[in-house]
Amino acid sequence: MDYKVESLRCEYRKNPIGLDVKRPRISWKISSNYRGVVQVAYQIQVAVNDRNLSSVFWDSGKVESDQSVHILYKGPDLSSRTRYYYRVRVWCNDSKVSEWSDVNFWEMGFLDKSEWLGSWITGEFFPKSTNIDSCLMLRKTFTFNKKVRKARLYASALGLYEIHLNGQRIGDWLFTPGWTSYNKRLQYQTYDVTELLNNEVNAIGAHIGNGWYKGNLAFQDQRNIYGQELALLCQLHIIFEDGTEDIVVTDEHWKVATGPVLMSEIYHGETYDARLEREGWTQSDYLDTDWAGVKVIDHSKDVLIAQENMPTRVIEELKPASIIRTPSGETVLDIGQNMVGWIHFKVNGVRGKKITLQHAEVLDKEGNFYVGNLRAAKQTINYVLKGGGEEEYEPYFSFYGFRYVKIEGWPGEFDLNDFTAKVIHSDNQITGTFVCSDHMINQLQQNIVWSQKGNFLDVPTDCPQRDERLGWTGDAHVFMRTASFNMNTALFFTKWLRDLKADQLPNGGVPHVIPHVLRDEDHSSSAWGDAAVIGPWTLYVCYGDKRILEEQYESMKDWIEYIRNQGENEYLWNTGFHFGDWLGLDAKEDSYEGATPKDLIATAFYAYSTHLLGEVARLLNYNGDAEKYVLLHHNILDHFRNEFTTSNGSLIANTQTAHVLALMFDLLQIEDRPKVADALANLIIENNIHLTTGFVGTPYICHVLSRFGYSDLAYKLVFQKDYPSWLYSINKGATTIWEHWDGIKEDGSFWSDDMNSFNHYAYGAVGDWLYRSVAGIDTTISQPGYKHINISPSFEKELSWVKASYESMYGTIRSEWKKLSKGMEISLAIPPNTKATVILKGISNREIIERDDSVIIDMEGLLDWNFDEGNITLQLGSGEYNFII
Ligand code: RAM
Repeated sequence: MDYKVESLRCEYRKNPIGLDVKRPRISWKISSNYRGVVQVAYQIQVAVNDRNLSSVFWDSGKVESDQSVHILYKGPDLSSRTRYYYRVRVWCNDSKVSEWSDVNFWEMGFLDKSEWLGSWITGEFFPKSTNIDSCLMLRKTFTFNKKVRKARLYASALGLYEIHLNGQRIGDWLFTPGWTSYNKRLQYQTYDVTELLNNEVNAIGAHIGNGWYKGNLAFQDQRNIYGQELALLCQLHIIFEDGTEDIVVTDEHWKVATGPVLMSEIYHGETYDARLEREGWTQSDYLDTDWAGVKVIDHSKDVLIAQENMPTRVIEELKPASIIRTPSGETVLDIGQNMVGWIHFKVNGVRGKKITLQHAEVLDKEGNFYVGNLRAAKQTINYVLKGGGEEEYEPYFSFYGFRYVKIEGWPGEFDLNDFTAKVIHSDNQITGTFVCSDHMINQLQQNIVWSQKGNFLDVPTDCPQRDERLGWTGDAHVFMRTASFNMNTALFFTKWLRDLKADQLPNGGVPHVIPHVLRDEDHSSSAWGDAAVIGPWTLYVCYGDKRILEEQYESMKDWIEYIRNQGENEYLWNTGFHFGDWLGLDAKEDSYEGATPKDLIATAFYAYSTHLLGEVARLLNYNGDAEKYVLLHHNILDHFRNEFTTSNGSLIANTQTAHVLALMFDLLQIEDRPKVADALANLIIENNIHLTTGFVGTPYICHVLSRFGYSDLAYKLVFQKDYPSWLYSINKGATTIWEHWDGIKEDGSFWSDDMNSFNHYAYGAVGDWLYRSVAGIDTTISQPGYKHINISPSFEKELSWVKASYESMYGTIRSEWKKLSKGMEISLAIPPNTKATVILKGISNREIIERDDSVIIDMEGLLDWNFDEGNITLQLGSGEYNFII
């Protein structure tokens, strides 16, 4: 057997710098052409600042274990700003040892807040100046004349920052320091700037803007939510060849000015006067005599934490598809894809000429530019040319949700080549692919992915275009599983869940949006607040990450205790404010809240979250709690049944969502479930095989149907093309998921302006069903993170082939099936150090052979099999398999 250890990761990242995790975890993949590879032991070696590992700082020794993800570093305490090189080797089931892996590293940031020597600085004119909409530019020069061995810059801001050294922008990260619950947790970023320093006079310059910190935010048109003053904090450590060190920090010696960015707001766009540019302002020879002084402000450094998630970047560029002249005479660029980011443009014109670019998602019924659904968000660039040749521009601290861009004032002819659409989002690794024989389903999958891109900009937002763009908890947790197929979201959601915990109320209540920027009373709706429990649980299931459960345990428990304390009856939740089955189609006229009783929804989620909490307590060996929450769960179930089912076990609420929740969360007596599933099927059939569900019922409806034997009905629902259905929007030209089933109505008119996003991932949660049911890729909960894989595709008549893959922490899982003129072909990949249970429904043993004609019972990699009730169940070791049926 031959195998290799590769893709080393430390805290999910390849060679991260600036970590502040005191005990990082290491993961790796094993690659092999053999079947049935299982790791039986591993060894990790770590060295300090020594790429060759000639002197080992920590050696795990040979550890007998099949664990290859999240191995805790157990060596001596780590030191700040130090690099640790590491390598791994493994023994597999043939007892041979692999070669050592390539050497990787991680590097620590600050482990102690007292290491921050810099001060928070802002303009001395701030905030009294009338010019406070402008972004600030801060700069300083410094000198040295020794040879640099390495240099690291640590930076953060109150507001958003971009930083430059000697005329060059440092890194390509956008919207730093990211959005967290700033007053409790504020990230800093670490940059390797070794190559950017000159051997004598140097200049550092930072640009800062309002961002989430002090700009317009939330639909109550608030400003200055986190503070009044923009400020910068940075600290540059320069280590010389002779071992000495210089530290350059933000202090009272910096200078400040305003420049060309006269206004920059997340929602509203940017006003940029190129005539006010200060050319060369981040270079050492720039003359800053007219710049003002800075003042040091008092702001906590105790809240600083290292960057926790993957940074936001420009991830792809699109060329606009066309330029349109609308019936009302507007000139509009069509990107061809609803997206999030901005337009980079090149322009040539006279000094002082003003250009306006306004961004929108859709055209109206007549084909005119439409901004009604943006509410107060302006999404507008006002650019004033400096003249004298070609100039280029893209915004700094604002982003737009758009497919169309209306352009006014453009000098001369339009050339599509002058415009590039830049797509920005958190740089989460793409991990999933799903394609099949139906092009509309493929478009649906694409739309889901585009809504994920558009709404994964540092926090999971509901929408990216109107004056909202907030981390709605309900939307985030229903979409999490889908999102985690499409991309690796472990760090993204870990950061966000930490903010959830930070913003949780003292009584355990959970704000509707995280970070919490709404009113004090905006918290704790059922199904939304449950993100506190379902969120960490989902990460545990997808990544086998137990640490997130440990970290969030108190937060989970506080949420359950919050619910328990509501109302008179601790086993029911029938009080308080709830969104209900938001946007359910069975809502009364003029209401957003579906017909399913809110106390039923609330108690259903209460039961489910309590069940999960009991599971988590058991996993973490909190035995007292485990018992307590198992008991609480039983009591809630009893009360749910008393309150919401009839004496013969049917549900009293005749809505699809009520049935979906009761089945999804196992709330009914086992013997009553088939009957209730049948009742759900009937409700759907009576409704002409269409759904009436909203945000709460929709994510689960297909799972429930598939699980209870109505896979054919689930397929039919998903394949519906008329309203209401997933494919209806595709027929209407959607390239992202809509907030409403009928964002654009049959007659081309819009749902009301007040809430009509065309980029809202919540209903995209059906993606999870495509992966888990149609392609059939899932993890076993008892061996989460795909350590044990379940593959159980469902073959229905609507599709002739499916190809899906998922890049797990162990490697690539693949499930592909294809109907042949006679029979079927199935190909699977199971990564090394995992096993899989494969269930092929409706297939008997005599029908299946391996592609090379061998009978499967002799097949290498087959661990066990079972032929039963027309299904084949195979237990497989790792490897690639190709079956013909
Ligand atoms: C809307 C949001 C979000 C939803 C809430 C209840 O404003 O867009 O999607 O969760 O309402």
